[in-house]
Amino acid sequence: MDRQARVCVAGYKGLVGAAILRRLTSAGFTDIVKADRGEVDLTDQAATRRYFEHEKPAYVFLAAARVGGILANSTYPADFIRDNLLIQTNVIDAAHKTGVTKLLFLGSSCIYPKLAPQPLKEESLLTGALEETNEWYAIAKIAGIKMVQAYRRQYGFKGISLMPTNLFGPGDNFDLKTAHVLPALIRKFHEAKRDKSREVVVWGTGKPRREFMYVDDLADAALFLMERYDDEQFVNVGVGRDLTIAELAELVREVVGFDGAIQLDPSKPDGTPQKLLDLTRISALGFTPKTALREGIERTYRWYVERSG
Ligand code: GFB
Repeated sequence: MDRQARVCVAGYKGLVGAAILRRLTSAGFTDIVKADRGEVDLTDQAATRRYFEHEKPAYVFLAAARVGGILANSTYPADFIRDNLLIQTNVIDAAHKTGVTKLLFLGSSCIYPKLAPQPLKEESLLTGALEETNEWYAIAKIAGIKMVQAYRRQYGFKGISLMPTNLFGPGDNFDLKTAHVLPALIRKFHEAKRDKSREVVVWGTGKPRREFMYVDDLADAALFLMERYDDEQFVNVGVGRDLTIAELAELVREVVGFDGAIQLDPSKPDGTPQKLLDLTRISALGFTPKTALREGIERTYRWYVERSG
């Protein structure tokens, strides 16, 4: 990619979009156009088309999406399916119609069937029923993958899709009602330490297994794939290791330095029993993530403390 080419980051204020922006800047890109709610409403088809006609980006990182943790997904199913379908349909179509050279779409590991064999291979897509708490979001993301593939087949549009595992890092959402587990635990342990509480409540049985990737590593993978990969098959991106939620809670407790107890609340949903991605495909392309889980949590915690005081 020419470092002078115009690159659009859709959703640049979100966890992923902000990391992609940092990565592009450090890689020397000088003409970056940023699209978020302040610039254009990507759920509005006409506005999205006008934005693309006006800005004419050559490359698009489509990181704009409505995202959230297990509770947000099950509380707002309509918002999750509608907003994601609208945003991705409008952006992919506008990109094609305005001559974008290449687009990268971001999916999620929740697209795989709830009980698919682990680690999750790309070939497991659409082989079984989805996890109930987030099937609305997953259906939208699957539609996005298929749309990118269809536009390649019918129009020769150069779209690629990346399926990230659970992500975390600076810029994450720490609102306990909508957050994913990692930022939620950072906040809970931090506040428990500050308030000298005796315990922290962790949702579910603690048994589900999740894989976590530091968001700057995902941004590295996004640029890596944009520059070196051009195929219909989407690509998993993760770290290749998972741990239980109980183990994660223990790790966050140590990083934050809270010395009270961990109380599990099994009345809250567990979600998918395990989500560990198979990385054969991206490893063969030559990509390896850099950041160890503890180091990523330490960096995120430092960011959170600086921000929240
Ligand atoms: O990160 P999370 O909300 O989403 O939850 P998923 C992961 C696990 O952590 C679940 C448990 O078993 C939760 O019950 N957990 C424990 C907590 N304590 C907490 C807490 O305080 N907050 C939260 N949020 N969870 C999401 C999907 O699934 O993953 C999305 O809903 C998306 O669609 C995302 O795919 C990556 O990993 O279960």
